[in-house]
Amino acid sequence: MKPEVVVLSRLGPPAVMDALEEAYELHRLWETEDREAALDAASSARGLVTTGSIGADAALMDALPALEMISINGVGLDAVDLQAAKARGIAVGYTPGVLTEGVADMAVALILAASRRLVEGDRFVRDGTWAEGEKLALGWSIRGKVVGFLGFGRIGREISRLLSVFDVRPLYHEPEAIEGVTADYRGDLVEMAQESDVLVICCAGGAATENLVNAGVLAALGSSGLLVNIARGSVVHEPDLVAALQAGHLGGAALDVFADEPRVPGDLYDMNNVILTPHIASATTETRMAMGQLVVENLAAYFSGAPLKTPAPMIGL
Ligand code: 8YV
Repeated sequence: MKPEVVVLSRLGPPAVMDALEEAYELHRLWETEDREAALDAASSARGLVTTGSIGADAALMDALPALEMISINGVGLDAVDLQAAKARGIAVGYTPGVLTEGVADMAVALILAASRRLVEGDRFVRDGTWAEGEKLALGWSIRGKVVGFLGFGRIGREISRLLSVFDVRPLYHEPEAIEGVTADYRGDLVEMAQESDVLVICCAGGAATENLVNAGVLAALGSSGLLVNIARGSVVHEPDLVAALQAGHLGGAALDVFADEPRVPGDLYDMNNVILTPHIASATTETRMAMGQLVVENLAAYFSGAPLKTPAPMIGL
């Protein structure tokens, strides 16, 4: 008999769902209206597939008494209660490495889109303003600018590498300086924001980074500064962000992630200096295929008694 696996959200390319379907008896939770009844029906499920953004809390694990393995389609671990998983002896796999490039590409796209007013320009053409003889305001060039990275792991470093062709000067903020990294370290986030033209958030979410980007950081980034977030909405204090944009204390923002997805602060909708995208930094066919493959491989490893290909780090728990 195939092991039962709960899947919380449809995973990207059909081939990934097909591979899951072939190997497991799936409980497709996103298809059901009555989540509680669906979880009751999944009481013998041994596997759970979730995403980086949905995660899995202790209550969900409690609702699945036979759960032995969680396979996350994502690199972020902040939404998964690893402590609860560890206490229950539940194995956890995730998908590091394979989305680095896709997410980094998106960060660069957002920087260029914001600095060159691409989204605003598109609206300008479509709503007839251009045809009326108006001129779109000038954009600005990323070339030679200072880009501060909040978080300088795999993704931050890849964004920095891509931006090197624009001769940007990278700075980074982390709790500790990283050995062997050529970008300049700044131990003080406000200081780094002050020096930066663009602040890119690419750190992990969770308690350690919650609301790190607050009014002080945004004011330091300044009235011509750009905030880019492809990491987690929780890193930004959203009311402070809205206030900074309304007051003109911040130049603009390009945001792919939000504190309470899919809800986005309504005040941002009318701001032309803000780009809003629906958490799609890893959403290319290529990247989601690679992520989905790892999700499937981690499950297969677990159910064949082999070590997970990419186990979530459980250090310090
Ligand atoms: C996606 C992510 O939201 O990797 C992560 O942590 O947030 C993203 O890649 C998602 O997990 C894809 O299903």
